[in-house]
Amino acid sequence: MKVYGYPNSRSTRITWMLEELEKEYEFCLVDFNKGESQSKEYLAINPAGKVPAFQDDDLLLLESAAIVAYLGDKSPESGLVPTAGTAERARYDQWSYFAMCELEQPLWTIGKNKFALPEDQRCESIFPTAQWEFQKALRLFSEGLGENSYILGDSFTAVDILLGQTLLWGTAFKQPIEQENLKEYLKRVTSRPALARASATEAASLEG
Ligand SMILES: N[C@@H](CCC(=O)N[C@@H](CS)C(=O)NCC(=O)O)C(=O)O
Repeated sequence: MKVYGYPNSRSTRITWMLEELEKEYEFCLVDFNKGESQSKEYLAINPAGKVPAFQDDDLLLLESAAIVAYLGDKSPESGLVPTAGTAERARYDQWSYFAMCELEQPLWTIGKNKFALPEDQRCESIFPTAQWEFQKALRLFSEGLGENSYILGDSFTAVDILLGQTLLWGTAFKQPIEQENLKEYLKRVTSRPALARASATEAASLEG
């Protein structure tokens, strides 16, 4: 299996998941600083020029949440992604879409308008609205988590990777997280050894 990515980006969701599953994989650095995401070779893999992209034999997959779900479905014994058709899976999907559509989007609006978009496309006046939307999503997330350790209950699942990595981004983007249960959740989820291993593998790719 191959993961095309860049350290501390959405590709970390895939390397983290693979480390949770204790699977072997190759991390292929797509170096944004060298323009590699826009190279002819990489655009043939992902026409959007984004990471992650994921290769498993003949299957080429894009979209981080879909890749994480695929990996969990392939390893049902891990319990990291609940079985399709169950109430548990429906709740998994609900929070997965929440992570992608509600929690991540305002943060990414901030990121895009701070550094990712071409300079002449950036719009600073969007920041207050995006920050307000992110805070609203945090309130919903906090209510959904309640007193549970993880979003689906007592057990860690792959949707905690999507939510946890996005929260981590929130702190990197200096967005306040006021809710005590989310602060504890962030510590709990990001202290997992699998994330440390994934981050080390990604960081090593920049050195070599
Ligand atoms: N919805 C996609 C988003 C992928 C994405 O936007 N990746 C960012 C890095 S975290 C990227 O490659 N951005 C480069 C660009 O926008 O040109 C996913 O979840 O995989």
